[in-house]
Amino acid sequence: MANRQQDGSSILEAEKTRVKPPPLYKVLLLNDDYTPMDFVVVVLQTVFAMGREKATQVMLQVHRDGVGVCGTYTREVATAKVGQVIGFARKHQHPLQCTMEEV
Ligand code: TYC
Repeated sequence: MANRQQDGSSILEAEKTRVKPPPLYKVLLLNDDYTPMDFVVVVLQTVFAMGREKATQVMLQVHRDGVGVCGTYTREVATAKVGQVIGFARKHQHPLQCTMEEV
């Protein structure tokens, strides 16, 4: 192959093996009948850095539709955020559930 490098690879191979962007994951919040609305708004503000208005919109969407997207992140960040939401909810004895799914 043309343009062979000293290590035996080629510029074309280097193009082929260039790192792909990491897969992204949506973090989803699930509705339930018991978690107070105000608590969900605080979770969205603290874990997902939403302003109060945006957090209220997302909370109401989840309340209405059963599920809503909090944000899209790499796997590590999404996993951490799901853990923060569930940990915070457990600490306050609320059944709030959060999950993630590949985009
Ligand atoms: N449905 C809850 C209520 O009526 C509010 C709520 C909203 C709970 C969003 C969870 O992810 C949720 N208190």
